[in-house]
Amino acid sequence: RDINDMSIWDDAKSMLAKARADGVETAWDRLDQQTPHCRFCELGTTCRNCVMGPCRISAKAEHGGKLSRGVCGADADVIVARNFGRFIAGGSAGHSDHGRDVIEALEAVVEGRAPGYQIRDEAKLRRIAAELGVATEGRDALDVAADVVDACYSDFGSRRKAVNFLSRVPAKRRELWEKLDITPRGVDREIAEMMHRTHMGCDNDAPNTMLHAARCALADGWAGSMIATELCDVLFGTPKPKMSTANLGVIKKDTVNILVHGHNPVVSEMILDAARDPEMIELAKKNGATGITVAGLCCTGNELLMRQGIPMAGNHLMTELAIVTGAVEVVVVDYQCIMPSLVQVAGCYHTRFIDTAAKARFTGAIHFNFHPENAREEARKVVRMAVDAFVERDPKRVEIPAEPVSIMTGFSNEAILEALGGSLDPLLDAVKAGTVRGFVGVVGCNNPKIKHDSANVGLMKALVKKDIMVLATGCVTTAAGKAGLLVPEGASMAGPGLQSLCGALGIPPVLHLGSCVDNARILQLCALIANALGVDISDLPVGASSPEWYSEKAAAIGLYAVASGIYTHLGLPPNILGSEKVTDIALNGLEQIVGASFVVNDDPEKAADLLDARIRQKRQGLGL
Ligand code: BF8
Ligand code: SF4
Repeated sequence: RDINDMSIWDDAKSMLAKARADGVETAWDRLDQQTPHCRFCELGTTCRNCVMGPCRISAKAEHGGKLSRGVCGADADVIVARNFGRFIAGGSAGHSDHGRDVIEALEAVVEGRAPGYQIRDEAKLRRIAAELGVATEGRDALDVAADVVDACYSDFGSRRKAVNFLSRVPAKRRELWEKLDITPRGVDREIAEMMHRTHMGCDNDAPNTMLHAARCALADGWAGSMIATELCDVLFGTPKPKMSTANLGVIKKDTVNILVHGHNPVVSEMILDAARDPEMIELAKKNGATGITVAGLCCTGNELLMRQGIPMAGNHLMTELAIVTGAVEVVVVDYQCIMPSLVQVAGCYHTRFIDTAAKARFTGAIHFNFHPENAREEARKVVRMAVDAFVERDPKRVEIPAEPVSIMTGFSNEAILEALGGSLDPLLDAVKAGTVRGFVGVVGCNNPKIKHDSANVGLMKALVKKDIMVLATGCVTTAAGKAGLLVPEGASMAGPGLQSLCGALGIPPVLHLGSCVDNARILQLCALIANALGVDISDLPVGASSPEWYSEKAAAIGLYAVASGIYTHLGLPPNILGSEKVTDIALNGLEQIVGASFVVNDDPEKAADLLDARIRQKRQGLGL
């Protein structure tokens, strides 16, 4: 494959060329080896749920119509819906188990077992406590936190009533979910029920399975992810606008370089803390470096970027390429979206690959068993290892392909409200006046099937030109940053209305709201706007998109967005096309049921037109 067809970025292309020269295999190489993919799997019509099978469905003439049912009698609709349901359960589990780990960290703080951690935003703790029905008056922060911990844990188990943060959902939406019987109860309950329903001989009605998939995703969005976001703000501080930098140029030739990769800041915050210790910096200088750089990859990078302003080295498809610079001493990971290939790539250089979670081990990695009790000490060992590795760096193999670009970050909902002077009104007025026509959350990943960041950037540019403000999270963030869309000057790429609003407020046309669990911030913002206008979320001039998504988690996000009433574009379809019924529910039927549906289109310009048309229709509905 021609390197020019693989990514839109010069830093990526330089490193792809270096990877070839250094004999390093990348995700693009492996995609070529895997193509063509198994057609049955692509269509979603394989089932491995029991050992009467595995079965595959093809009603095509060449099979004499004989492969239309599995051994148990399940047809394509049932099999596709079951596979999709399990896919959603996987994604919901990822976000939500991350959320649970944050509760455990806060619990350890409450019990005095977590020396590295503290409550950094007590005001937010008290606000959340009030929402959860926890008494705050005259109580010590740790007492309040203890009850918040209990309330959050209670969202995970076998509860029969709705998850706590449903209090944030507009009343109309709650009533709809009640009527459809998809009100999310315990996070673990919905995930377990999804696994149960998809066992052989349970839920054999595709639409019914799809509805539970929606419920499972809602438990992710309004509980698992939301808890992760809110409690991380309590532990590490609620993000405020700040400047930082992005691209591979943030990896410095003369510093010890540590890349944090994964999702949960419970680990990466401690790494950053240790790397900022003057004693460590002194050791780095003794080894010939000028200091220590901690740079981010993927979502844990987004977490530290939002709160601490660390630079971003890259997104999902840049993770291998960052190591190819030859200037990375340590990659330290927690979990999710970490390509196991990174162990091999690290092995081609002097880079130490360190895993930290008992639930996410990598063969060939150096393991540090992080938990709240020992995280501070373990983090110091990791940083020490990076400092020691610096002397092994081979300067002849180092190539840093770019100068970093500036980005603005830190737009939590609290920060957005503060920028607006404490009330949503100025924003609502801008929407009413048509200065900003609407909002689209552009979120998610990279996928080597799509030219790296071409769709992410193409869509964002097309949207802002139409005076649609973009809210970015996850791996889209770095793409937006590299494209110049995360600085106030980026407003020059926007339409006249959005340009004037950005100018007045000194903000970029694309606001960075955080990591993928932070899509919960977008849910909450939509709910706040809907409540302020006295309408449902599905009435708002908003949309969502994941142009280059790849993961189970991204599918769960898409489904909770749709089930919350947000029209959602995907750049490529999930593996459901083998069932007309399931495909039709996703693309059309959901509109009738939950007031929003998916739309799939691989052309970012067309996707922008579709989102624009939706926003126009919703504006008309609101009489704007
Ligand atoms: O949770 S955007 S590639 S890193 S799945 Fe993964 Fe996708 Fe990146 Fe964050 Ni989200
Ligand atoms: Fe085949 Fe049915 Fe078993 Fe699936 S559950 S593998 S379709 S027999």
